[in-house]
Amino acid sequence: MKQQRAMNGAPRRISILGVRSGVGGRDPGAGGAVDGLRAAGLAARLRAGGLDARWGDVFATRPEEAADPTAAMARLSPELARSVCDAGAGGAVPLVIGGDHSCAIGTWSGVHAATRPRGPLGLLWIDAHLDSHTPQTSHTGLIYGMPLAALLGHGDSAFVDCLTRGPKLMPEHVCVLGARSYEPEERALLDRLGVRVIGAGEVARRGLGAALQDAFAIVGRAEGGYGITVDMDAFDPRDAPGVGTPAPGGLRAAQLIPALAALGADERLRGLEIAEYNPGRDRNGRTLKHAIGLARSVLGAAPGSARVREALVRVA
Ligand SMILES: [Mn+2]
Repeated sequence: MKQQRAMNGAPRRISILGVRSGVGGRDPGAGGAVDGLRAAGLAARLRAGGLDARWGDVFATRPEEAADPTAAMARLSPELARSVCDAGAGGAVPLVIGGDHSCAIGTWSGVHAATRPRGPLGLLWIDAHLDSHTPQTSHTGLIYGMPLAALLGHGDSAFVDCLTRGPKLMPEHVCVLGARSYEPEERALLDRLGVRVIGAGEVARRGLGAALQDAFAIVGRAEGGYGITVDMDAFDPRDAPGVGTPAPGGLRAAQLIPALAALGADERLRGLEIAEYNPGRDRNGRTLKHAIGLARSVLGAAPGSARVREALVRVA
């Protein structure tokens, strides 16, 4: 079997961490994603693609915490961040399975801490939404609408100061891809900060290839490497109906997943997060299949990524 080798010749290590929580969203069903993906054999599917992948810690909010989601995520996020940081600092690529997308606060605070000695962290945020509200601008008060703002340093200090004080990302290293459903206030924050938003309409006009080229030029400028967070609702609901907040007009799985397979060769990938898979809303296992396909593709376990790697080696 062909294996993806790290610099030292061993298969690339993937540490899968879980967030069994949906308290940040309107529908708590994303809390079932960890067990759904585990039962579907996520780790084995990554190992079959030549990766050294295994499950690590799973973090959960407690039933009695549901009444105060902010307090719940303020407790959970630094615990997740510490575990993510340990995985990254130990040489593994953390794969975080949400949970609603408020898990991103802990995930990327942890990757930031692990990456900091090398330089700033880039982040590609693939999502139907902008997740860039603050408690002041939010119409709903739901935390899953706030994680990107918090990582950029805006919002509740319980989240902005997760694990370490202050912003974890610089606007010039962040790109949002696939957005199509958001409020003017969060768009105004990203515009004021100078974060590039490549909306679903722009992807449709210019093509996914051109959009991804722009996106990776931005996140790739960060000297510490970059991460990718995927909200499953970025996909069109025809491909990923199993989400809490579907939005029509999304990215097609048959295009995005193979396009991301080229990244399997990228040594600068510092982490991957897959959020908002909601098993109770899935139909015929479609969303589950694409969540696993996405992980295989980005991490370098898909057949396509082996071909891309071989092509790169031949060129080199
Ligand atoms: Mn999101």
